[in-house]
Amino acid sequence: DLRAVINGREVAFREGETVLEAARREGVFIETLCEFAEMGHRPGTCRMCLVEVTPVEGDAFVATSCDTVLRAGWRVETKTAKIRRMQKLQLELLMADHCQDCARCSRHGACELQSAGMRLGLRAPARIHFRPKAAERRYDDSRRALVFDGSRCVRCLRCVEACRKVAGQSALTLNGVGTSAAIGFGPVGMKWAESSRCVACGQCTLVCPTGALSEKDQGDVLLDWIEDPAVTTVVQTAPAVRVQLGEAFGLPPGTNVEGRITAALKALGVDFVMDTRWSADVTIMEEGTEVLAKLKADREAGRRGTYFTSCCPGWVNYVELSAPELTPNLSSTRSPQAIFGALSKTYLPQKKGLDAKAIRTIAIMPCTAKKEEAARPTLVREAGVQDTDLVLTTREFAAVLRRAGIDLAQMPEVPYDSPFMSASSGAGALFGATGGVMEAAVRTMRAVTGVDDKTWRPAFEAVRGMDGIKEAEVELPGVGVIRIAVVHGLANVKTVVEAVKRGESRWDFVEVMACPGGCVGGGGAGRGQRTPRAALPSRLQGIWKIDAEAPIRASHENPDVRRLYEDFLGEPGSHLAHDLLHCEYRD
Ligand code: HC1
Ligand code: SF4
Repeated sequence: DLRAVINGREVAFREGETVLEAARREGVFIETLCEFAEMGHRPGTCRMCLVEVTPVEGDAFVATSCDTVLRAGWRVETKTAKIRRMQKLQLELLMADHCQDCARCSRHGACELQSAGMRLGLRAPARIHFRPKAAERRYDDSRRALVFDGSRCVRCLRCVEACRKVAGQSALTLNGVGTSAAIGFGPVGMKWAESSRCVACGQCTLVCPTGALSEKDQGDVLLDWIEDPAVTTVVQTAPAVRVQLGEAFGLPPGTNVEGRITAALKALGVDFVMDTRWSADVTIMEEGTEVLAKLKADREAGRRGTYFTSCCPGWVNYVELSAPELTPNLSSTRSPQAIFGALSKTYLPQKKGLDAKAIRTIAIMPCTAKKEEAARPTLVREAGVQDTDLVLTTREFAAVLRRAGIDLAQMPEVPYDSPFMSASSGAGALFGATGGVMEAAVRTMRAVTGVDDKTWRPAFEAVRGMDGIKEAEVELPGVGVIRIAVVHGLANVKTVVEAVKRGESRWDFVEVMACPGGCVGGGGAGRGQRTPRAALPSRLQGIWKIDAEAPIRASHENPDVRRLYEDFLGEPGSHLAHDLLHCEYRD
């Protein structure tokens, strides 16, 4: 039985536990900055988590609690005058070499450095005897989706760790040493947009303690378009956003705020508010048809092809950059965002008698990579005009609402605007959760191959949950038993990709979402203080509840999707459907 004393109180601890871990478990707060428990990240670079230790034998010493293993009999003090002064001095040094223009920062008001400064009582300017280098650190806005502001970077290395552990890409690097050390995107001087590894998933922005890494803020573009009487604004809201956005307004994670989002958008003055779940149902009609045809052809020819979903742009970027051999295995069906974009410029104006040229389509997404997806050359109809004109992340949208003085929590629940592009199924909602695209696809694939299973639960407990790779077998009459896999968190995809490359794949159909938990864990979600993962289980439950309570559970049963095919597209895979709802990828 291991025992030590923290702040005068005896505590039991486990072999190998750090001082910080034991203190946290006992409810003792220790100031930290670079450490990030969810990733097991404790580089010890910020020197904030200092404690005074009196060991059983030998002299007392000061240690960083995040990487010091607690020993039996130690007496640990966390709040002595010496510790408080050392922490304050350390924070002053960090602040002195940090851009102090907080008012212009994306993290203003929710910054971990700012919060530490408040707690430690920083007031007067620091007396420093070194030349700050913050202003010399690079500002890189070369990517469409993301911005790096080196002058706000505290070199905690959390982003480097997230890129390595969550995205598995190691696109972010630490270049240089000492006070010249800075985050880079590969070799010194390489611009972010030139990176051959970054997939724009934005997981780095979720862990950055300051405003050094953030999405490119485009909230004002939406407000400008709303104000312009010549513009018709059409907004689509992604499946995951409705279970994320409430958090920014004090509601518990997983609260379904879809009706309040619609009310808020109407209050802003948006013309049409519609649901990406509707176009997710359309994606299933196309992708289900496409993949079924491929699987049938493969079975008849006695070969096995492994087909991948393609609605996650982080994953598509990964294939193009790191596994181009797999490009033909990606479903050609566009993502729900892109399908909505295309139909909002064709089907919608036809139905509503609108001028297509006046329409600006805005997607509210949990995702930074969707900003780059919208700009793909294959998703641009006419020169310079994107099908989806603007993508705002969940946190940009929260900022837009705050700018307009709207408290989402107080809004009434309002239904979507235009029923014929908004009715949706539970399957469409599932897209926001890991395993959901697969579950939605298999519901429809089973139904069209003749299985009458209204429980919608064929083998699917297996693809829910947080395992990095999940597998199941599904019976499809006329095709046989197919083996499916669901991968989330791009770092987990390498096993599957390598197996397919070696010709040893045992899977027929694979869903890949770059972010942990799927889109509910997207890189565009709100940034709480150091626990982006903590909200995931509740957000997933929120999505599954929406599905469980939906009157329509499968995409092919959505009457507005049927109407789309009857009135406009003909049938899944038709010539027009191909033109508007499919695309090619680079290899
Ligand atoms: Fe997603 Fe999708 S589920 S990719 O995560 O296929 O972003 O939510 O909108 O397009 O529907 C994101 C979410 C989203 C698309 C859908
Ligand atoms: Fe974007 Fe969702 Fe893919 Fe993450 S999992 S990169 S949020 S589409």
